[in-house]
Parts: sequence; C-alpha cells; structure tokens
Amino acid sequence: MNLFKIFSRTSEKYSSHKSLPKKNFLQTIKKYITNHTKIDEQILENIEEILLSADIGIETTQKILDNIQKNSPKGWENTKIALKKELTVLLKDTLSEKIINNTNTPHTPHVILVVGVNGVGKTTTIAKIAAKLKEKKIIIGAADTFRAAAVEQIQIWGEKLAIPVIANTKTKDPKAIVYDTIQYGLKKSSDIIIIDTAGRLHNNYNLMQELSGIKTTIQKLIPQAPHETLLVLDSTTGNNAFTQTAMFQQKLPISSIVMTKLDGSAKGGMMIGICDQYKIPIQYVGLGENEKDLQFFDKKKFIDSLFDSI
Ligand SMILES: Nc1nc2c(ncn2[C@@H]2O[C@H](COP(=O)(O)OP(=O)(O)OP(=O)(O)O)[C@@H](O)[C@H]2O)c(=O)[nH]1
Ligand SMILES: [Mg+2]
Repeated sequence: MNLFKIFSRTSEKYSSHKSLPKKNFLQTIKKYITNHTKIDEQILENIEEILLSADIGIETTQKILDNIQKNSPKGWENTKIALKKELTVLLKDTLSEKIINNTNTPHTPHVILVVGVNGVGKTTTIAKIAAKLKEKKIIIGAADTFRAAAVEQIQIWGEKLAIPVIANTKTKDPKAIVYDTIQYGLKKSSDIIIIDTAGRLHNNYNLMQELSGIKTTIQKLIPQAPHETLLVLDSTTGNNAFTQTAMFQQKLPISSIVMTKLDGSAKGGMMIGICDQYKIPIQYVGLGENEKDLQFFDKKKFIDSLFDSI
C-alpha cells in the first residue's frame, strides 16, 4: 500500500457516491481551472465541495480557496505552483525523526504517552513504534484498565516483540500502573517507556480529566515527562477527528499525531486540515494491522506525490 496514492484511489465505494472525490482532488481542481478562463462563484463553490469531501476541513478549505482566487487569473500552472507552496506551509513540519529514533534518545528514559478515542489504533500503534525502535531498551505500561481484553492484547504484542509489559489486572486505577511502569523503567535504565491508555471519548469529562492525573503521576517520578504525547486519530472518522484533536489538545499538549488506517477508505485530506488548524505535526501514519505497517510521515514526499500525477 502506497500512502502517497491515497488521494488517487478510484474504488467502487468512491465512484458510487457522487459527492466523494473520484481522484486526487487537485486533478479535479485542475479540470475546473483549465476549462474556465474566469474563476467565478460557481467554480469556487465546486472546488469548495471537492476540498470538503476530501476531509480537508472548513477553515483550511477557505484558505485554499482564497489562494486559488488570488492566483487563478494566471492559469493552472501558476495556480499549481501557488497551491504547492500553500500546502507546504499548511502541513506543519514533522519533528518526529528529530525527537527519537534508534540511534538518538534525547532523554533517558524517553516517555511516550499514547492517547485517543476508542478503537483508533493506540495499542497497535504502540506495538508498531516498539517494533520500529527495537534497537532500544523499551518497556510498555498497560494502563488501559477499562477494556477487559486490553491488557492481554498488549501482552501478546509484548511477547511477540520480546518487550516487557507492565500490567496489573487487580487495579482499575491506570495511575497505579503508570507509576509502576515508570518506576520499573527507571530501575532497569530503559531508553523508552511507552504508556498505553484506555480509549476515551473526547467529550467525557471524567475520562478526559483522568489524563491529567496520568500526566501528574508520570511527573512524580520524571518531572519533564511525558516527553512525547501522541494523539492517535483514525483517518476514516472524517470531520470528528478535528473535534477530537481540539479536545485532547485542551487537556494535554499533544506533541504529534499518528494517523491510522490510511490503508482503508480514508480520503486523507484531514492530514492537511489538522496540521493547519492545530499546528501539530503528523509523526507517523498507520497503513495496516501488522507491526511493520507504520511509516514516518514525510511531508515533502507526500506533497510531491500529490502534484506528481498532475
Ligand atoms: N487497517 C488498519 N487497521 C488498524 C490500523 N491500526 C489499528 N488497526 C486495527 O484497528 C483495531 C483497533 O486497534 P487497537 O490498537 O486495539 O485500537 P485502540 O485505540 O487501542 O482501541 P481501544 O484500546 O479499545 O481504545 C484493531 O483491529 C487493529 O488491528 C491501521 O493502520 N490499519
Ligand atoms: Mg487499546
């Protein structure tokens, strides 16, 4: 699966739905601009619909429309250059590879807290990150005390990847597990500690509040931690991902985003919209259910691929 083809898919699912993009949204915009000498209200409305149905979001769509309006008199080639520049600015730089990789761990232990709503792919992403950083000494804290099978799920990954998982099925308090995990990580001089948390609805006050408690617990042992807070978003959720980002960001400073399930029917435009609106970089993209199905998000490659085909 090539991530950079996500906008170009022409699945039957897409073609059967009139309002969804049948191809790379830029191709459709190109067609409109090339076929009309003047960009009028109707064309702008059509372009707006294309952008919104690619999940780019209202605010970012408006910015792109303003850009097209500003540049359209000079024809498609100039508009294309302007759009490429605009998308490069809208997609915030990925900081991830500077933050952590197999040869560089700026903080030891480096604590990564993984959060997000139910079922977005947090636990699977943790396994994928651990598999990617396997040169390092990693431990995982199974702090999802909410879902019965959650501990077992991460333990199975731990066994598969030969990574210790700290769990305690006797407690329902995630803070207790977080505390034990950090303590164990410090004792064993771990390089990386990854904390799995329960899926929580962004509009559930108590569950969101619990995240503050988890953070405070981590800081009792390592005041500067968590060094990274990853928000996992399911790319198939559409506009709701914008609200999730806003609500999680309100509770904890999110350092970067993992966009999962891009191997599915997602349109991917939300990557542009979310980076633009919340100024949070995308660190990883999930492209399947196996431990190898995780890629660092490369902004330049992503944008080049969008424009390569047109
Ligand atoms: N196709 C695909 N499936 C994924 C991806 N990431 C996760 N999944 C699947 O999504 C489902 C949910 O993944 P989990 O990792 O359990 O999600 P979670 O956020 O930990 O879920 P909760 O702990 O219940 O909130 C599983 O069936 C995963 O295999 C991905 O990038 N692509
Ligand atoms: Mg989970």
